[in-house]
Amino acid sequence: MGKMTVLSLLGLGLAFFRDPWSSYQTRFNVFREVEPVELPNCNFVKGIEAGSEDLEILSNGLVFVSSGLKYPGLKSFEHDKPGKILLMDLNEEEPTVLELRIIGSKFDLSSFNPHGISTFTDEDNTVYLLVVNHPDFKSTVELFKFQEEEKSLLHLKTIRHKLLPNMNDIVAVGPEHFYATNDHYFLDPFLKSWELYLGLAWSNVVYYSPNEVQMVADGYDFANGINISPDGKYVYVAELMAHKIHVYEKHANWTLTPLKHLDFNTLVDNISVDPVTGDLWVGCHPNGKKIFFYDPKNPPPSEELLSSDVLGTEFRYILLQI
Ligand SMILES: *[C@@H]1O[C@H](CO)[C@@H](O)[C@H](O)[C@H]1NC(C)=O
Ligand SMILES: *[C@@H]1O[C@H](CO)[C@@H](O)[C@H](O)[C@H]1NC(C)=O
Ligand SMILES: [Ca+2]
Ligand SMILES: [Ca+2]
Repeated sequence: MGKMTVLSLLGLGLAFFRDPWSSYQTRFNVFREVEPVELPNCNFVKGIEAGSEDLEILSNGLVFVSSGLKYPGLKSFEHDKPGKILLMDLNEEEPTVLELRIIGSKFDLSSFNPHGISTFTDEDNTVYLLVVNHPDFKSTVELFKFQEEEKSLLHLKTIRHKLLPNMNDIVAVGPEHFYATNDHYFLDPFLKSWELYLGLAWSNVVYYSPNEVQMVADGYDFANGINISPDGKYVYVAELMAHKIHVYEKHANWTLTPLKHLDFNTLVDNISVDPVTGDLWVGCHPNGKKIFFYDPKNPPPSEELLSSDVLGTEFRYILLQI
């Protein structure tokens, strides 16, 4: 890329954003400090030391965890090993994790770099696991069939599309049908970092199906976690750098209409939805600077939000843990 382009971009940024430095501080929430708290009902689960990027809980208590993400600008804990999908059973007294074997001749295990995940269970109870993958920092969705007896994932296909350049998370609405967030607009790593620094808010949400792909929402300052209400009527999108969760009404033609947004004082990431109450559980980063500028002596904190009555007027949230 030419230097002129860089300079024009920088100029553009400075012209549009009166004070990029102070907006950067707000967006990264750089001043938020949190004190560690005692977590009496929490147990450390061994075997996920390379990080758990996303998780998905099935109604029978089985849990899929994607682990070992390598993402530009973020600390990687196992940079010389491929990522993996782990399985846990919450029905066990002290759940342990087991790495799922991946089967399928066309799948390249050595470049597996799993990010957001989602599941879809069809009428005959087949469980499909959809995984955002970044082989060589590209973006694909890998479609697997879960084989519970064999504790394995059968690779069925790889999905790529030009509207899915920078996927972060997905929510499946069919075996090969999903909404995905793109967390950046640009593909080039250098332009990506400017996009993030300046807060261009050009990231988006795309609906994908084998016959139809369309962008359904955009203008996010880093679209991150995405999920759907238990009745399938509402879609939730976490906008990381704006500290917001957007609520959309989903239509039969898969388009989304914005209903409202919820504001928080933390960088919102992955969203889980309680299948019974519809409450949102949100994994968050109180201080974004500590995430993007990792310091082992002062590691980034994280926290969990529980938001209830998201659709109604009694919306409230509590910070569960720090
Ligand atoms: C949510 O995402 C963040 C980073 O994107 C990760 O650090 C965290 O472990 C994730 N949490 C879960 C429960 O998936
Ligand atoms: C999709 O459905 C909604 C609600 O019925 C409607 O308002 C919108 O115009 C439709 N969009 C397209 C592209 O068909
Ligand atoms: Ca997910
Ligand atoms: Ca995420």
